[in-house]
Amino acid sequence: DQTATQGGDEARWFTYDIVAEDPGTHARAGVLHTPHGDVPTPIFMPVGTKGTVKGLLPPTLRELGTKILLANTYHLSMRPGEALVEEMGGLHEFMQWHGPILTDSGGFQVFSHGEFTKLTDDGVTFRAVDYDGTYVSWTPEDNMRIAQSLGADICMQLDQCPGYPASRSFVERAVELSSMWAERCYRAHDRRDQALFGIVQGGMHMDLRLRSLRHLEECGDFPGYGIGGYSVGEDHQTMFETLAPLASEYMPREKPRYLMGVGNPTTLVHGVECGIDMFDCVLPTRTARMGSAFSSEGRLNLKNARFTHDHDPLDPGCTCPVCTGGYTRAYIHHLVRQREMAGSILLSMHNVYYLLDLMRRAREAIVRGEYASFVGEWDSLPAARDW
Ligand code: PRF
Ligand code: ZN
Repeated sequence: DQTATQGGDEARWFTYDIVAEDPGTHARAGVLHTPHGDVPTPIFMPVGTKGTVKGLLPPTLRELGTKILLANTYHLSMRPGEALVEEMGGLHEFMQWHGPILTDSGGFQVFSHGEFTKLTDDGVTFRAVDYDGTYVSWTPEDNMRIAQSLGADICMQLDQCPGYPASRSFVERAVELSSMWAERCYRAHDRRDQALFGIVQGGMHMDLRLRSLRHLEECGDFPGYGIGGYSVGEDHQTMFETLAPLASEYMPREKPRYLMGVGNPTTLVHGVECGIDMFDCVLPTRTARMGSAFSSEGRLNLKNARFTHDHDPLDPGCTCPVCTGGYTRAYIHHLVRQREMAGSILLSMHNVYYLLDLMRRAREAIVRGEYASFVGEWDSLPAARDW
């Protein structure tokens, strides 16, 4: 049951195989083939925005079972600059991660952090307030040139992600711009060993989502699709009202589907249920640095005094190197209270593993044809209500 994408008679760098489809849900298990290795799906992708997953070096990421990392075109173009990364042999070589990498376009960062000043058909101008405050202008072609210099296995089109709530006309305009930019990114992208994904926008409006998807399908044969514009302030139910039909009924079966910037465990479990294949989020590493751990009991704040004398691992059911390595909640509580780096590192390891393992177990359930009961079991956990 194989479907190749991105045709052409030369070696196919990027293909996606569906391995199993769950009979009771829309979930599927697959394999993404990339120039730097295979990625089993569904998959969680840890985020290394600036060319490092905060607190976790590549050997540790490998040990945790990471199959693909995310990095960010906007951040890396600001510092150290794509020319330097290219001069140093590309992003894989520069950061010494030799597995697959996906770079997000930075469109999202521009709209969420940037003080953006101008938005035209031709691109976006913004002030890089995270850095030196200089004005940066990008056309879709500029964005593709940067992504190609960085050399990730997958790159994303430049898009506009509206917040929530937003007026329908604002979202409609974002869909128009994103469609136009998709076409220009598609034409400008010519690196054969890199896949370019389009991004579906459209906010919480079903017709705009479908319009966005149709534009992308008309524009060319994208080897995969991002789904942007969710997890921007709406609640779980509002999100799934349009996400579930979009993913399960309208998006092409044979292409990977990537729900962008979503990392809470419950959304992952339900996303997979409607046919999402890929996820990324800073949540596991960010909450770790704030002193919190994912667990089957829900979110644990290790700063809490109730852990002072606790002999248990972070999550007794967890098989990560931290939980099986003898580190107690009492010890991690101490490290977090003292603001020791080891506290953030141990929690980051556990949290990243937690999401990787959740998707690994989801995949096994899909292959067994039992994903519906996997979802049922998850929803009955105390953790399901916490996220
Ligand atoms: N677009 C891009 N990156 C993103 C998003 C988006 O809409 C989101 C929204 N959750 C996260 N990251 N390019
Ligand atoms: Zn653990």
